[in-house]
Amino acid sequence: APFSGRKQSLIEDARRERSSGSAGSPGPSRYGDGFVFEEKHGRVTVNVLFTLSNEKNAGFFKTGKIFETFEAKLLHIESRPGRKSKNSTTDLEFFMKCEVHSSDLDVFINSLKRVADDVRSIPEEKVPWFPRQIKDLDRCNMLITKFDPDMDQEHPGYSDPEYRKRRAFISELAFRYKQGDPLPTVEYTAEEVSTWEVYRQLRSIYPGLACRQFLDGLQQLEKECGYGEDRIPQLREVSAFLKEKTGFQLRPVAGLLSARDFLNSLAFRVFQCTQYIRHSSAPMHSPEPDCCHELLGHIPMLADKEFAQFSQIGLASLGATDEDIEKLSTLYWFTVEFGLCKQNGTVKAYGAGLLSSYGELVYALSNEPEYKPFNPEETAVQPYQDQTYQPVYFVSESFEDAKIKLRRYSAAIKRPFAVRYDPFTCSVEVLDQS
Ligand code: HBI
Ligand code: NLE
Ligand code: FE
Repeated sequence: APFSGRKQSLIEDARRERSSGSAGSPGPSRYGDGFVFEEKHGRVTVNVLFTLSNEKNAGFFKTGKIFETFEAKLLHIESRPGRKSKNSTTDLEFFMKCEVHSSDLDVFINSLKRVADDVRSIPEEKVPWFPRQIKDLDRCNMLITKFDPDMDQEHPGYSDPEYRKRRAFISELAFRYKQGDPLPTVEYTAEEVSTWEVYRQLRSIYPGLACRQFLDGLQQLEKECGYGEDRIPQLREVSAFLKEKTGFQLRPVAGLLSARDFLNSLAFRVFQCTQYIRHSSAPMHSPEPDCCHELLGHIPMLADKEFAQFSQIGLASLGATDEDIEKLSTLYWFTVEFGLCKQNGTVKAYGAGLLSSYGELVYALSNEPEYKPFNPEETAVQPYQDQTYQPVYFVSESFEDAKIKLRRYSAAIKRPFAVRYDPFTCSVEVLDQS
């Protein structure tokens, strides 16, 4: 359900859009409080938000009548409990996306105001909301309900109440986090530290299978950042280390984020990082990110200057269309997560999803899976699954080659504006090109 727990809803999205304004080009018609509507064939698409008091829920059917009268086409509807009203029943908030005749818009909204409270309309934006300043990342928090130990019966922690309690506790730290806060410290339990045993096992196979940049990064982390098999490194120390190496910093996150929010954060060289650890019963592979995956898979790579430039994929994702987000996230998947590259004539792993999974790292570099040459146009549309090992991996000629191709691809994405990141103010400048 889109309204459960901390998961964000479309209403929240609409609010984000409203409060930030849009970088898109204005359409021809204007409505009410200065909003600009995109008009097509005499009709406009509009997001309507309103509240109905629960006692007289007949109100809902009255709004339906209004839709009928104005031949408004309903495109999407959501509801959720709103405020408590005086007699302690809970009001219901509605979000509707609909299409109406442009000339009817004012009367349509005014009619709704007669049967509902707090009626607000927000024009459909051509450009999705995106963060402009690093502080805006506090709003890039839309979680995806997937591999959730509370909901997914397949999750190895599903039938382990202790594990679920622990996850809830660590999630709470991430929910409460605001940009600029010191990163939370987690006192890992003896059981959690014993799951970190994956360190020793992975460490033993890295020299033959991991790319040079990874081995370099890991060595530095062992020397300068307390990496080792006896303890799980804290995000705070790791973030400070990365900041000095490549300008990357970490931010705690409770789980899998929407691809848009996750990629948008990269534009600011912020890496959203989980802090819980996988279930002790399945240390060799986990379909979801956890601190083993972040600390062992991603962090050593993020300490490499050239690799850090892969975060250009983040800049390309700002305000991108849903289709482009889908492609960028697939590219991210087959490079940053599961990428292979040639080095001195042998194929090595640089993808974090491989480098944090003993099982898949060995599998990916065996002769079982299919290899394809990395080519962004093709890779971006390769279907993939995230439950188990990948059936196909993309191999780039070199690390440099992957970066250049990704940059070329990102630069070619069409947007009605250009963005530029200003590292001094940690903000994005938007240059309107319309
Ligand atoms: N969220 N926390 C988190 N970590 C990821 O690695 C991640 C994500 N959300 C989306 C995502 N990765 C993939 O869609 C990438 O391909 C973008
Ligand atoms: N499969 C990886 C692992 O077991 O570490 C995690 C992948 C997260 C995308
Ligand atoms: Fe990852």
